[in-house]
Amino acid sequence: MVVNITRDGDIAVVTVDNPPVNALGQALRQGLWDAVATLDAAADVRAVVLICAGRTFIAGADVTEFGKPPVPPHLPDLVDRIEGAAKPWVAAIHGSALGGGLEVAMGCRFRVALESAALGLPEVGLGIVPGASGTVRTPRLVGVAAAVDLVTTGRPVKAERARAMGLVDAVVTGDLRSAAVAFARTAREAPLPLPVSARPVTAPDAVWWEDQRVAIAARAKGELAPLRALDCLRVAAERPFAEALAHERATFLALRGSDQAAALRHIFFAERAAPRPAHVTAAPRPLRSAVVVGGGVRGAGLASALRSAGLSVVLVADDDAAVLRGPQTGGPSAGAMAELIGDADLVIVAAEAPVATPAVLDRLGGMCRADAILAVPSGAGDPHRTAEPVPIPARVLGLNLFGPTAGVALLEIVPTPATGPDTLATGFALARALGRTPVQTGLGGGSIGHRLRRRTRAAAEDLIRQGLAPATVDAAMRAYGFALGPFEAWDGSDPVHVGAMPGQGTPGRADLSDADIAARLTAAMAEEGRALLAEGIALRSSDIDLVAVHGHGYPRWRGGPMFEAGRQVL
Ligand code: 3H9
Repeated sequence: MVVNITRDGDIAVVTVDNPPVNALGQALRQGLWDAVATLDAAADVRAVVLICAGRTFIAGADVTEFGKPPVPPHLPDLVDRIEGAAKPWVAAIHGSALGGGLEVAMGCRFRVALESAALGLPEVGLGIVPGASGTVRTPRLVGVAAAVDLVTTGRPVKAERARAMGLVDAVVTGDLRSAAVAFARTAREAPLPLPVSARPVTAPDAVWWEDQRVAIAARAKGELAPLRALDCLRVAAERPFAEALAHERATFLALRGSDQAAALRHIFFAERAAPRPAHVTAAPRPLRSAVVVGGGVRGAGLASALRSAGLSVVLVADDDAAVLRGPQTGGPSAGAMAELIGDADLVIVAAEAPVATPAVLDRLGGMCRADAILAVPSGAGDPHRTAEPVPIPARVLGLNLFGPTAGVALLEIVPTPATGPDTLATGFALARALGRTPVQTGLGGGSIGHRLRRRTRAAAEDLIRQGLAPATVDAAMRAYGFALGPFEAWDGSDPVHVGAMPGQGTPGRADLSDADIAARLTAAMAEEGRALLAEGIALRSSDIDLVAVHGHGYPRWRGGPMFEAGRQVL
């Protein structure tokens, strides 16, 4: 049963149990619909607590239903029904109340949240707007400015902030169920507040809306949903509730079928599938301590991310790591270094050449405990060759850290032919602990990231040879939605083969439009992607899209080169 009803005296407790994240699939919507009828009819029930089993409150609509026709009961109707119930409902929130989950909570008369809970309307991240009154009830609950922030950024807020803005009525600690039942009992002693749909809303003037539009358009860079969400919020602030609800629903349904929403769903599921690939079945090794060797700012960023993940971490500066190349004056002795390294479950070499030479890695490998894992950079070179001289090859893993700072999302995992299954599994566990999306590069050598970059760069240089200026190519790619153009993004690590000097494009080929330029370069990326798959270097085409989106600034709302190429074939 996805919905269970129990009693605590005159308070009914409705428990939702729909693993993994209590998404609002049809069975759950129906279960809640029926619960309202059952409890309305129960004369001795004075209030209802809505709580969830498992790791989270309702995390939203069931995204897997988005490709299919909507089946009743529809979510907006369910939210109305809960709001119109004869007894007041109290949402008891732990984990995340997201999207449709928060909309259901706003249909309740009260919201109580655990201190650790988060609440948000992340729909724009899926290319849609909230579709069950999120744009209409939120401004009535927290005011227009806070609603615009929540809905158009999609960023969740923690419980305490939610209380300060009026999104929840109380933040509690300890046992959520008893706290919510106690809250419901007390709330029944006082007159009930108005249902959210009946609360007044103060509409800002036209200038305010225009300022919002300009700011959001600048952030959105071609993404449709945030601006459409702003339109919905304006209608919600200026028009009656029912009219705004109808406008929101029409916008939601139109966007749900859009290319952007399909692309964003593709990335959503690719990101969730990436951390636990089917072929990685071994148990990961426990990771409690790590040494990060060198890497300057990148190494320091990685060390701090590992610390946040709960490991005890020692960072060895590049200068101190020089002792690995041979005796040095100053800095730690080789003996001290060996002791440090010998203590760690995980040794990550963040340094690149000249620190991370094969000889250095060999020495480092000799210092590692027999059961420790040594992660070496795949860099722009060949990680397999780099890893070969190390004494315990099964414990060596290539890790390609795309700008290893807290804000960067990708970790490329590059097993060598000798990497053991538990070492590989530990690489994925490490990515999960760091909150990064892992992508495995297969046994063929190289790296998805570097191959894509080199190919894009080569295709861009081709355009320069045909007479276009680098700035024109960069601007076209930014217009397409890329964070940076290929020449702006180039960090100097790959050879350049431009025939004409940058900026000296010969006139006559300026007939290529921005769209033509983007089509050429994204097609080149897709072609390289197909080659990577054929060579077994990339294991799944969605991995290539993840690398393009997270490593190369490919617009997320376009879904990546493989997704786009697939759509063209259809
Ligand atoms: C919406 O609500 C629209 C409404 O306004 C209007 C409707 C009319 N649906 O992330 P995890 C799966 S739009 C289906 O690893 P965590 C996920 O694929 C929705 N499945 O867990 C994975 O499956 P598997 C707005 C979903 O603990 C498993 O759950 N809501 C959904 O790291 C575990 O996921 C969102 O955008 C879903 N909505 O994080 C919330 N969500 O085990 C999106 C997850 O088979 N979800 N799955 O690989 C999240 O942000 C995180 O999942 C959450 C938990 C923070 C909840």
